[in-house]
Amino acid sequence: MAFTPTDKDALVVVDMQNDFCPGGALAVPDGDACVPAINRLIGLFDHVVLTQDWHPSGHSSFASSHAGGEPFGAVELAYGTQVLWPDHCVQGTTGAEFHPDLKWTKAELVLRKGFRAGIDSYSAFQENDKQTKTGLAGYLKERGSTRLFMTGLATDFCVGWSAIDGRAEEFEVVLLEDACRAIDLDGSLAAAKQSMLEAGVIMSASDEVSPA
Ligand code: VGL
Ligand code: ZN
Repeated sequence: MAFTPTDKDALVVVDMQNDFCPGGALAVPDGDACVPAINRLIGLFDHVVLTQDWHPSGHSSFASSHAGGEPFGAVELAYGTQVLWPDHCVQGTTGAEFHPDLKWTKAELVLRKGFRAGIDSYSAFQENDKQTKTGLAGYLKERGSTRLFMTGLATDFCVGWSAIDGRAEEFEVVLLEDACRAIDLDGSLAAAKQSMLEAGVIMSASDEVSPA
């Protein structure tokens, strides 16, 4: 399916940060490989929004914050089960900066998330407690965006949860698969794809997007 971006479309670039790229604290396999596709897309969209995972040190999603906690294990928090991660994207660190090759200067909004010590936030729209909103839906709606094109890291966590919540907020949502990479923990990529399809997310590729 071919797409031509209009003023009603927004490109959402999720967590394209050093810590999610090879050499980073929570490296997504081949995470940096989607940068060229995303850079091309940034050139095609009038509206570009970036998200930035932005945790205080000692964040509750870090295994190191829990006695006996192991990275990629899990813990029960007040809002339910939370996967534990290596310390990553700590506010102000190099790991939290955008990948140096990402051409991000055009972005109209950088939305930070995961800054509350006790609540993780995969989705760009709401935190993992499924109650606390980030404000992104209101921002996009007030500015006339109706269709979102999702890219970045990681397909099965922050990109996938954002795509599904974008549908719940009644946006059309297109996932550009080659402009994303997955962590794929215990089948999480297949599960995320299934959930996205059930939510009505359209699966496509960046070469389906071209200028008018
Ligand atoms: C992410 C795990 C922890 C992501 C962020 O960007 O997908 N995953 N924090
Ligand atoms: Zn995180």
